[in-house]
Amino acid sequence: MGFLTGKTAIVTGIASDRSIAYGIANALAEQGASLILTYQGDKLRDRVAKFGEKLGAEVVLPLDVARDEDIEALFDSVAQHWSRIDILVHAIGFAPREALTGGYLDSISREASSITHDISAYSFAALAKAARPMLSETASLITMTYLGSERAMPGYNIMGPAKASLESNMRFMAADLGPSGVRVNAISAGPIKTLAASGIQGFRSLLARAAETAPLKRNVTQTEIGNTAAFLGSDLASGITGEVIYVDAGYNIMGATSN
Ligand code: 0WD
Repeated sequence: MGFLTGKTAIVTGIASDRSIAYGIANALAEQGASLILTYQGDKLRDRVAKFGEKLGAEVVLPLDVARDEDIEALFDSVAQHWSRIDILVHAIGFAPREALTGGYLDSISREASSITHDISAYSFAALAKAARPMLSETASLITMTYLGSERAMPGYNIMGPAKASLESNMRFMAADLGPSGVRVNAISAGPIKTLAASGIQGFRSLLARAAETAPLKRNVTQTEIGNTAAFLGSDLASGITGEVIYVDAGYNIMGATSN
């Protein structure tokens, strides 16, 4: 029996077994949650279905957050089997590759800015809006963010403003849903080598520098993010809402470093 036994969780954003969402799904399952996984597009269906089997997921459903009809269909399908959702994990981010290459102003465009904010920030609120009628009285919504929201990080480019928007969304959602008992938080993860991260120019040296600078002198793992999500999803975190929780080996507290 884990501390999430009896809770039902929707986990979005699994693209591979390196995805942060995979680590989260694994940790939630270990603590006894029932899982509903989503995949983006037919290309990922079989792969995510395989992960679903391994993790004991109840069901695997399609979701492209760029499509309103997908969001609606997801919760229609979920409502056929479950009367309530306890945990919703948003682990989705996207920026066009060219927007993550080169300098900030050279790489930015109206279209890149719009799609990055749409997929990476707005979609969290869109999912919450659609999920709202099904959210349990102690539901917990969790999104994934990065320090690039508050500090200019080389190569992170338009994802920085999009993560700032996501964190602001998270706070407005927490204020809006709080009176009904629902909590909303963000996990700010240190860099982890995933498919999305490999699109960021210079990511490898970012990883090395992060490990050097962080108080714990290493990078974090999907398992550590997953365990934090399990805690935030559980009643153990019943007093926490509207927060950005750093799981980054302490990197964000550092000013200068000594070598
Ligand atoms: O260092 C890192 N990896 C960090 C990631 C540090 C801090 C935060 N994050 C965030 C990311 O920005 C993202 O919000 O964590 C979240 C998960 O990212 P990830 O695990 O690093 O990346 P990945 O394994 O690629 O999963 C992100 C997935 C997509 O993968 P690909 O690589 O195929 O774009 O987000 C999903 C998709 O599966 N996704 C979508 N899902 C539904 N609809 C959409 C969409 N339109 N677009 C992307």
